[in-house]
Amino acid sequence: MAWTNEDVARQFAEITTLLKLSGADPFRVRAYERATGAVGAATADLSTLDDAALAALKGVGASTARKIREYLDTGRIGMLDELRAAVPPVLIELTRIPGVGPKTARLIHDALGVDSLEGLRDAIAAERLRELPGLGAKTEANLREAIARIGAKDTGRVPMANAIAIAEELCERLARLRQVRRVTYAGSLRRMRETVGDVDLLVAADDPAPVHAALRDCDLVTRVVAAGEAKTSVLTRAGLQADLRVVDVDAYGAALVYFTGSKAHNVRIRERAVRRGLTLNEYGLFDRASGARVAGRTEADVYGALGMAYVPPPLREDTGEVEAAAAGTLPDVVTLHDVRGDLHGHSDWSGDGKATLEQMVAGAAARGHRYWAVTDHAEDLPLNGLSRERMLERRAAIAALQNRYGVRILEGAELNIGADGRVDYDTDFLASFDFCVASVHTLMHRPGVDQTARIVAAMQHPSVTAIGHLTGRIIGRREPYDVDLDAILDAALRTGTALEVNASPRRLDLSGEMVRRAVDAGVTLTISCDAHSVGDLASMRYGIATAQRGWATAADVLNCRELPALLDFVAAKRA
Ligand code: DGT
Ligand code: CA
Ligand code: CA
Ligand code: ZN
Repeated sequence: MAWTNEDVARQFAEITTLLKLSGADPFRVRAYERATGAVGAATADLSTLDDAALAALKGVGASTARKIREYLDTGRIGMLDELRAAVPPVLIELTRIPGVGPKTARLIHDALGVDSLEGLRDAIAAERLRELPGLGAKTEANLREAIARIGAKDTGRVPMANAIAIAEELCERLARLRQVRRVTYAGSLRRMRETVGDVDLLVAADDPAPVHAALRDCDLVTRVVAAGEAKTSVLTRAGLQADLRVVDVDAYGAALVYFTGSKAHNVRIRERAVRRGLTLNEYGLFDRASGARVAGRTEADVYGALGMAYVPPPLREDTGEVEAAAAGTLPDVVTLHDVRGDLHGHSDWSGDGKATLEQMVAGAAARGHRYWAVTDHAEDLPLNGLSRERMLERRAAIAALQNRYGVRILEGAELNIGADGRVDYDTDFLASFDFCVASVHTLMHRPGVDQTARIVAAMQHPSVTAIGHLTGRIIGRREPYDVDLDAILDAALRTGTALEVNASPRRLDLSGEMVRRAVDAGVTLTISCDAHSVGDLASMRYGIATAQRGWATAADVLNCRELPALLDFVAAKRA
């Protein structure tokens, strides 16, 4: 099915459901139900049809034809937006439970006052459903099970860190095929969101069939979910779904824009296309009057022809980037090329590091870093912390390596922020380090005010140059603890302390959203890998993507500065 058709069919299906939920006239409901089927069955691509041809589709009436036209022209259907606003979201949630139709959903909502899945769970536990007309103890039991299954599915999003390796492996396999000209992952993974629902693979090839076949037969694939001409969906060994689309090389850029998303970004740029007399879809950007393709081969061509600056994928979330790219005010966001060094990393001097100091330094040099801070854990950390004596031994080891790899080793430490904000060692000893990052490693469940207060207290210390992984979150495993970001940003400015964007894909802490607030406030950032192995040094790109999501430029990032400027920043706080 053409992608536009798929979009329209999905929207009509949603309209049908919402009409039912709002108790609309059955004839009207029926009209949209029929139109959904008609669009799904249509062989022609709707975006190529004129009004007469649309209305001539069997099952499409005058009113539904107008809605299709509206969608083709504006990228949205006003009626759907209104329905979405009018129908309580819980009704939609309820209809997602197998066995609950619109009628039952309304009954549960209206008669029992259930306004969330949680509420439904409670009502079931209190055996209140069986009192309702048409429902009974059996239905109650079925729903209890169905809800439990939904809960499991909701956590089906996987941390980006768990998806990227399999995505890259699949890309590599596909790239080996003779027919394949270009291959990449798109979707939320390319936007480097912290969790992803699935992997979207996009290939440009002269002949799609062998590419689809190769994915189906790939040994990383455990099950083929759907095999069509335009799209193959598979489950990978990791349990993650991967969708493959194969397009013509002339449409690759347009398809890449489309399948990178986000949906909200796509809607916004499609509106812009319409206003300029153009049509944007996954095949290209077309002149509406002549039908000629204006752009499609590269993403840069597509954005250029829309009169916009190129928008890096992590920014494509409809948070103002479209307007800014059109006005020429999109910031020149930081890239991997801007990075001069890494300010948080570990060696096997502290027990949790997996490589020797020399291996880590060689790894940093191989990445072209001018400096690398070895911030092994300080003494207050149980098990892995280094005593003052051990730190002095390490100092000698650093000196012995200092001129060997062409990368300046910064003698550093990762300090522990104590319950009251105090940090390890004493002030004089701390002043002898080149660079200290301080992080919370204990007492993570304290109330937000206390957590904020102890971090702010640590920021007052002259030798604490940066705060590491501010919220302590581990994506998909540990929730961020509660901090008052405004108060932290305030303190960062006042004390001249930088905030870290921890680039480990398990953390990404600050988050992109927090970065944006830090950048707006004028706070200096660091982007650091917190590497515990040589391989971890490659995580810088995830930190860069997270900083891009927050619209950070190289000027906002301490480790994009040359060594003297970095040392000036450290010294300025100590002075
Ligand atoms: P995910 O997989 O939930 O982490 O998020 P995405 O953004 O990867 O979403 P996905 O996999 O459903 O679709 C990939 C991209 O395809 C999405 O970012 C934009 C585009 N796309 C998907 N469905 C639609 C749609 O209904 N309308 C439009 N305009 N674009 C869509
Ligand atoms: Ca996706
Ligand atoms: Ca997908
Ligand atoms: Zn660390």
